[in-house]
Amino acid sequence: MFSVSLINPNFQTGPEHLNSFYIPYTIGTLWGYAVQDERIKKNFKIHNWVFRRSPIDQTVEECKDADIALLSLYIWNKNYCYKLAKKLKEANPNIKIIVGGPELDWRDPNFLNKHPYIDSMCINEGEQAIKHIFTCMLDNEPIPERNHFERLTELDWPSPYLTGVFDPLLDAHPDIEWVPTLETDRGCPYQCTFCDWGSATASKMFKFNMERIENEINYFADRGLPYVSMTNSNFGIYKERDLQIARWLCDANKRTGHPTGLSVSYAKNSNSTVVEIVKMLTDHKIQTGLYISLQSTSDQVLENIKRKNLKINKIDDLNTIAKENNMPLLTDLIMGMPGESYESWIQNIENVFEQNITNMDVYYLQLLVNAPMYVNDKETYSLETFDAYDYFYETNVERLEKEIEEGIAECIKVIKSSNTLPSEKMLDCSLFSWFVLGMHCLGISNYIARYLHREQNIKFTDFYTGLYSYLINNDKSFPVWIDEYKKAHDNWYEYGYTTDSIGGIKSIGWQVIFSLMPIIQKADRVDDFIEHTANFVNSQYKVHSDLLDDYKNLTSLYVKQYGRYLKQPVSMSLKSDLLQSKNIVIEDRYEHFPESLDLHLNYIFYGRRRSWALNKVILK
Ligand code: B12
Ligand code: SF4
Repeated sequence: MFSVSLINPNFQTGPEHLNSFYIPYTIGTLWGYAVQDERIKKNFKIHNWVFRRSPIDQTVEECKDADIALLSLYIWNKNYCYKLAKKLKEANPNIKIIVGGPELDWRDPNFLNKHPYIDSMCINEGEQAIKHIFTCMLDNEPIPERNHFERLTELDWPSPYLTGVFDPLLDAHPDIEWVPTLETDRGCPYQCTFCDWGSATASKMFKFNMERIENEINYFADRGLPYVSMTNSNFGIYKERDLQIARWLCDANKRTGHPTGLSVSYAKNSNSTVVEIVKMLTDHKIQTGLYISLQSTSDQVLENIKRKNLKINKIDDLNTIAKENNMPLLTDLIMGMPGESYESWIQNIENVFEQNITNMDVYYLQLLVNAPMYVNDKETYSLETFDAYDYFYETNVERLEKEIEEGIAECIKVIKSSNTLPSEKMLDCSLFSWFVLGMHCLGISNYIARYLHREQNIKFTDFYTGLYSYLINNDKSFPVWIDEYKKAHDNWYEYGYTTDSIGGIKSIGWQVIFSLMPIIQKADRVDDFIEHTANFVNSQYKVHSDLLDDYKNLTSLYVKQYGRYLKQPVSMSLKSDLLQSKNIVIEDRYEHFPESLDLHLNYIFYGRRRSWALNKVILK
C-alpha cells in the first residue's frame, strides 16, 4: 500500500474573524480521478492533507512518512512548497515528490536541476499524469520526470465531495469556515494576455455532468458552507445549462439558507444569459449585482491584451440591460495595462461614471509567469514590475519577515511602470483613483457630481480634478494624507509591502487605493468633506442654495457612518431637483450595525462590492 500526502497550502481567506480556508479541491479532484482505477484504489491511501501554511517543520513531520507527496503549485504557495519538498526529501529520501499546477515554471529547461528534490513534474491538467505516475509505481517502473498529457475531453469522474474524500478533513476542523470550489466546466475560448490558466485558455471548453454539479451544490448547502467559489471562465456561456446551475444554487439557498455568496467570472459574449443568471442570484441575495470585469475601456489597450470585440466591452448596452432589470452594475479596471496612459486611465474613469456606475474596483496589473503577457509582451511594452508581498501577508509584517528569512515568502509581480506609464504617472493614476473611489464611489460627492453632469454637462473627471485641488488648498488634513499616500506608495514599490499609516489607517499595499473613505470615517469627518464639496460647487458652478442644502442633508444620511446608523428608515422631502423626485426614504441596506469603529472600517472595505457603506435611497 502506498500512502500519499495531498498538499495545497493556502493562506486564510476573507475577514480575519471568519477563519476561512479553501477546501483543497484541486488536489482532491486529482485523487478522485486516479482512484477510479481499481488497482490504484486498492493500493493507494491518503496519508494526510495540507491545506494551510503551518510551520514548515510541523508540516514535514506530518508528511514525511508518506510514500508520495503531491504538491499543487499556485502563486500563493510556490516557495512554501519548494522548501517543504526539499525538507521532505531530506527527512525521507525515498518519498516521491510530484509537482504540478499553474505556477510550475515548466518552460525553464533547468527546472529539475534547480529543484533536484523533485522527482516528477506535470504540465497543465494533472489527472492523467497522476494516474500514469501511480500506475508506474504499481508496475515498479521508473516515474517519468516530465509528464504532459492532452486535455481530457470527458469530465465524468466521481466528485471528490460526493465520494466523501474531504469529509474527514472537514469534520476534523469544525472551527473553520470552509470555502468549496465548484467546477462545472473547463477551458476558455479567449486568450487575454494577462491570464495564466495554462493550457485551458484559447481552447475548447469541456463540461462536467449535470447530476454531479447538482449534487455538489446540495453537498455544500447541506454542510452549511456559506460561500462558493466557481472556477468557470465564462459562466453563462451555455444558456440552458448555466441557468439550471444558477437555479440549483438558488434552490439550495431557499432550502438551507446556503450558499449566501458566490464568486464567479461571467461569459464575456453572452450578456442576456448572464443578466438572467445574475437576476436570479440577486433575487436570492447570493449576488449583489452584475459584476463585469471591464479591465479597460481603451480600444488600444483592449487590443493589446486581446480582449477587443467582446460584448462585455459595450458598457452602455450592459448599463441599459442592468437598468431594465433593476440590477446594480459593478465593474473593475486594471491599472497599468500595456498601452494605458495617464490620459486614457482618466478617460476610463469618465466612461465608467458616465454610465452611472458607481460601484467600481481598481486593481494593479499583475504579471504571472506563465501568462502570455509575461512570456511575450514584457519587452514590447517595457513592463517593469516589483515583488509585492502584501497580497498574502496584508499588514502582518512580523509573519512576512519571518517567512522572508525562511525563504518561503510568497509575492506577486505587480506593475511599476510601462512605456506609456512611467512610475510617477502610475502614482498619479493611483492617487486619482483613490480620490474618486473614496469620494464618488463611496458616496460623499456622488449625488452632486451626477447632478452637475446631468444638468450642466460637467465632466466627472473635470469635477474631481477641481475638487481635488480645492481640498488641497482648503482642508488641513487632505494634503497631509496625500503626502502619506505617496510615501506609502513609494515604500510599497521599494519593499513590496508597507507599514505606513495614512490618516491613522494602516495601509496595505494594493488596498491603499480603497483607503480614503476609512480615513475620513476614522477621523469622523464625513460631514466636513460634504461641506467642502458643497463649498467647492458653490464657488465653481451656478447652483441654487436649495440644491446644496438637499445635497448636504441627503449625503449625510446616505453615507453609512459609525454611531449614526439608520436603525429606522428616514423620510425626507427635497426642495430641489437633485434627484428628480421630491420625496425619498433612506434606510440601512443590510440592517447591520457593527459595535466597534474598527469593524465598521473593515466592512467599508470588505463590503464595498455590495455597497455596504451606502445607505439605500428610495425615491417615492
Ligand atoms: C478559485 C480561484 C481562486 C480562489 C482561491 C482558490 C484556492 N483553492 O485557494 C481565490 C478567489 C481566493 C483566488 C485568488 C487569487 N487567485 Co485565483 N483562481 C481561482 C480559479 C478561478 C480556480 C482554481 C481552481 O481551483 N481550479 C480548478 C483546478 C482543478 O484546476 P487548475 O487549478 O487548473 O488545476 C489543474 C492543473 O493546474 C493541475 N494541477 C494543479 N495542481 C496540481 C498538482 C499536481 C501534483 C499535479 C500533478 C497537477 C496539478 O491539475 C489540475 C486539474 O487538471 C483559477 C482560474 C481557474 N479557472 O483555474 C484562478 C487562478 C488559480 N488564480 C490566480 C491568481 C493570480 C489569483 C490571485 C493572485 C489574484 C489576485 N489578483 O490577487 C489571488 C491570490 C489568492 C491569495 N491571496 O492567496 C491565477 C493563478 C496563477 C498562478 N500562477 O498561480 C489563476 C490561474 C487565474 C488566472 N486565470 O490567471 N483564486
Ligand atoms: S481572463 Fe478569463 S476570459 Fe480571459 S483568457 Fe483568462 S479565463 Fe479566459
